[in-house]
Amino acid sequence: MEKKFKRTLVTSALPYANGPVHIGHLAGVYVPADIYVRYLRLKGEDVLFIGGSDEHGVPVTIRAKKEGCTPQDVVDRYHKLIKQSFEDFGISFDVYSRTTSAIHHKLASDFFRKLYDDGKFVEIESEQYYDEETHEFLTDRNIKGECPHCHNADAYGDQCEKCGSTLSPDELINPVNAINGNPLVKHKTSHWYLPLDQYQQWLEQWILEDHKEWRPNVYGQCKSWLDAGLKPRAVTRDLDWGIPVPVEGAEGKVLYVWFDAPIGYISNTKELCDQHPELGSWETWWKDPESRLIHFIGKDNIVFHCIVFPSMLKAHGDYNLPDNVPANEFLNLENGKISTSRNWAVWLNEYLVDMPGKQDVLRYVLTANAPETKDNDFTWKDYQARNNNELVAVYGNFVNRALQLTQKYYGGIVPECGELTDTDKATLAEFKDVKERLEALLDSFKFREALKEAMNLARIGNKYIADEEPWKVVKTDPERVKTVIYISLQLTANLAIAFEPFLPFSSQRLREMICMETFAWNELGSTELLPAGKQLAKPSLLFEKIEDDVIQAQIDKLEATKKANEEAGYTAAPVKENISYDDFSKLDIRVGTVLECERVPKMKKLLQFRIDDGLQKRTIVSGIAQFYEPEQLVGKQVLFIANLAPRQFKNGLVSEGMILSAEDWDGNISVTTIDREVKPGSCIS
Ligand code: B3M
Ligand code: ZN
Repeated sequence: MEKKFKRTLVTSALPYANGPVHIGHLAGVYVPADIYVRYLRLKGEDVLFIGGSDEHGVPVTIRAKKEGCTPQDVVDRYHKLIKQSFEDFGISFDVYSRTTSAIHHKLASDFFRKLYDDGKFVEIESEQYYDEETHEFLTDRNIKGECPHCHNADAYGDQCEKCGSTLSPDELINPVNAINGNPLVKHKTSHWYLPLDQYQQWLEQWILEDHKEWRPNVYGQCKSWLDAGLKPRAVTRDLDWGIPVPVEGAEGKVLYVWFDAPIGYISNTKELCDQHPELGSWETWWKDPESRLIHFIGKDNIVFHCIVFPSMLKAHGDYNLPDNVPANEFLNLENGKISTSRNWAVWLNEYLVDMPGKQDVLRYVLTANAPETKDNDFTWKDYQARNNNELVAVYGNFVNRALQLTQKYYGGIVPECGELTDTDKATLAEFKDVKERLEALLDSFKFREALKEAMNLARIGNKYIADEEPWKVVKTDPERVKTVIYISLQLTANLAIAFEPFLPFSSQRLREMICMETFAWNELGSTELLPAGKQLAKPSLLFEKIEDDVIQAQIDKLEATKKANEEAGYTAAPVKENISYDDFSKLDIRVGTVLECERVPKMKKLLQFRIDDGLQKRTIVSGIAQFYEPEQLVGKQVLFIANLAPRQFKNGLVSEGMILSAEDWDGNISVTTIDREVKPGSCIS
């Protein structure tokens, strides 16, 4: 049975305050969260929208070192910038605070202390990498080395950004200090761990049984974590930036950023409610079983929000657990991975300088193209096409026609509605149905489809006015035109409501043009939003066509970035350390003929090959599905490593070797083939 809730607490991931925010952030987390919150508010529901900056963690310290300033300087600068960007894009937080706030330090510290006092942690002594020159323990992010899976030379101690594997520093080949390149030695240190293994069973029930409705990508990731078996996770670090561990003898240790950051959601709620008693106590929002908690995040944060944070809340007791965690996949930019270090991004602050007043255009494009079920690509051409062909040609065009004709024929006064024809009735009926469809989609976090429905309303309106041709009929049957305009105006008012969650700036402007005072979701579908006799304001264009040169300027900007990267030497990965001939000869590289090639269900990056290796047939799995259609590769002769230990994938599939392919700096992949046909099994030397 569906649980009834009285209020909804919506959180969105706290961005690291170590750089500005870009379109990937907006598309992945903040726009969807804002759509949802605006929708609930419009429905008159009790909702709070919590945001804030994540100001601890190693990336901040890395940036500070690079820039020769303090971590506090870094977060002060970026917190301000990020907060401003969100405001500029209409992300309607009820609070946007920060994890360096005193309230947060106290709450996070108390949270840790309670778990500590209740014996919820285990203390484990371990050997950690230490830089003897700088006298510091290095956190996972501060360690770099070669990825054991894809051999990217610049993998971090917690993750390889190239192949996406989660790593621990011990798995890295040749780990060094990421900042100064110093070699590392192991020293003993002790830390507190949250024994996630003890929560395994409970999590299996809570997620795998009780939350089957979660998005497949979220559920699937949780399932593979749980299937792999949870291990204790350290919640403290040897670092001098963060919240001190509130335990005697723990000097020099701070709470792990992923321990304190989600508590930031609680602290920021507290900060808000303390300042606004009319909202109720923060504890009601977090602890009353009738309060619902929803986390909006990106896919790289799933484990922390679905497994770690819920376990912390459970360990603490009293707190509600998230009811849903609608995580998005990633957004790419012009076919490349968005990257802060390579400046491959559209930064929100820069966008607004280049495209003033076009917040809604970006919100529209990012939602229409939202990476809800798979990674998606943002291109400037698509941005232009969606603006010109959808916002301008459909929504804007309809509204403009309705309003201009009202001005022209009736001096801007809503005319009387006469008798309805069948077309009128059918058009209005279509509008009525949309409310339910929109609700079903928004309630299940399908914002992309919901936006399509809203756009569909505009299409219906556009078609209606185009078919009725009031500008022609006015000459023969002026009474009829009154009805057509009346209906068009009601549809216009409906559009202002339907689009408000998605395009709040445009809805606001439209409301001003039609002098619409009441404004509630429940009025959607109404045919009496603008009564006859009402005087409307002077209309202006809701959207404007974007010309080619404007788009070209953006494309040129990215081209310049590409060029700058190349000039900076970012054209190819650095050459690895020399190896002996013996090392090389251990590799058994051969030619194989591809007999079959197919996609692997549910693993969108993978292709599964059946290869004739001269001796037998073998299966090899390769992560190149985004670059090839399987049939393109059948019959090709490829190079593969024949003696690589078999590797099992999460779904049980075993890869017996590795097909060699080339990857350039931009991430384009090309399979290596040979110049002239040879027998399968031929050795490479
Ligand atoms: N700052 C990671 C990120 O921006 C992290 C999210 C914290 S949410 C509690 O991807
Ligand atoms: Zn890797």
